[in-house]
Amino acid sequence: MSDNLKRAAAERAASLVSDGMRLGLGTGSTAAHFVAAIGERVRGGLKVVGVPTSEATRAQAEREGIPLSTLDETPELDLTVDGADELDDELRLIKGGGGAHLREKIVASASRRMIVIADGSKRVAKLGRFPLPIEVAPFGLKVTEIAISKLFSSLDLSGDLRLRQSADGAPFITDGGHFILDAHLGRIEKPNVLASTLNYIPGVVEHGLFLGLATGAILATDQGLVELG
Ligand code: ABF
Repeated sequence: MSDNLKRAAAERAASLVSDGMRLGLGTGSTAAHFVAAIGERVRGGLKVVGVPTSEATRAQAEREGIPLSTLDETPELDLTVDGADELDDELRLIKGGGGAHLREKIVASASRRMIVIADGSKRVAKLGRFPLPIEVAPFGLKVTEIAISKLFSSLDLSGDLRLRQSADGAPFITDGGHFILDAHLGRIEKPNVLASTLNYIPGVVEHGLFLGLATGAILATDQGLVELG
């Protein structure tokens, strides 16, 4: 059922795409439906170019026959369509459950519009139930962890920081060659303060709070599509 909802949101987003658009292609199971829908339209004659947000999405888009570019060749995009792990009514997001949020954020920031596609269960009153992914440099991991924990204390946030692991028990490695610390905070009262202060910690490469980036959302629920923004 949830997969049908994801597909419904993705197909609605794909219907907003027109000839000539430069697209950011998101990552995750919902974005994969969008990439598939765009692939089908490309094979039917749609002319677009896509910038993938992960190696997994690049591989899928290549299989689909979507013409691809890079941000260096195409630094301004018309529309990015991507999934999310949580979103609130102000279109603030937590992303990075799939470990791709560094590229996802760079691509979203290069786009005039970013539309989030998700099933309705991702909508929350307050961000933070989903653990916040923080991508960090492997070098000096302990020092970065201590600095993040101190920051949390100073902001009255409590919760574990856990190094993300792959299925084989080794640290999960992102496309950029970094580790991910997942911060189990429960709720984030002031996402703006947390987002800006995290960015000051040396060793933090990028965190999964996306603030002021999404311009719209398409949420699929059992009652139908809900569009925000
Ligand atoms: C990407 O995929 C991520 O930023 C987010 O972590 C995840 C959402 O995945 P799914 O669509 O599979 O729930 O968008």
